Amino acid sequence: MTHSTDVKKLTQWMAADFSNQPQAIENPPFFAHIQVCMRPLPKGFQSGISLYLEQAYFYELNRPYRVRVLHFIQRENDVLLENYRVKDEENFYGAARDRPKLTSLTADDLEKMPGCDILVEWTGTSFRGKVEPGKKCIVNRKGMDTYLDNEFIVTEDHMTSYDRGRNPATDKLVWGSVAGPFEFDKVNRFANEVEM
Ligand code: CYC
Repeated sequence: MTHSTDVKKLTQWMAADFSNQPQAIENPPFFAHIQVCMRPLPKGFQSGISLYLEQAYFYELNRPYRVRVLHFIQRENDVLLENYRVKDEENFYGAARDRPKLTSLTADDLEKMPGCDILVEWTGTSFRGKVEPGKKCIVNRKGMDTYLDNEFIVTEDHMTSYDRGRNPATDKLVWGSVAGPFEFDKVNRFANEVEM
């Protein structure tokens, strides 16, 4: 990645409301119908560009089960994506689709998730993200520690996402899709809200 505009292109492509509805209709036992909405935070929120993320079942969009802030940092050969939890996240539920509600969010509300930085590279036709190596991004599921094994691909119109949790000792799959990646299309776009 050589152009300083790439972090802008990446965030413009990711700033959208994504749905996997076709996949959920085709393969209901394996894929729940979910939406992932990533909304640009105002310029100056953190250095560079940040997106507020809500991940929810389609039937309860205003009660997301994962809320994060993604902070994008342009580096010489790639983009570093820091992953943050939001304290008292219930206060912000719904803000991904209600931008005025996002203005009360500040950097003090964030808690960085150690080991969960993601490295994003330009492949020539898409962006590909993967968690930093070393099994350091620990996700506790039902009392058991797992490490994140993920990959996502973003193009202008589509996002493919493959998040799984594995047992640190055996590498066995503990959570995540056994039927392949989630395939998301855009149902709304917020590219014009990305400022840098
Ligand atoms: C976990 N997903 C995670 C974690 C990271 C990412 C860092 C571990 C720490 C955390 O809970 O935040 C990161 N995954 C990403 C990023 C993208 C991605 C940056 C690109 C937007 O796909 N996560 C998604 C998918 C969806 C998903 C759209 C379906 C595959 O963004 C699922 N990710 C998912 C789940 C967890 C997770 C269910 C575990 C959360 C938990 O059980 O606490």
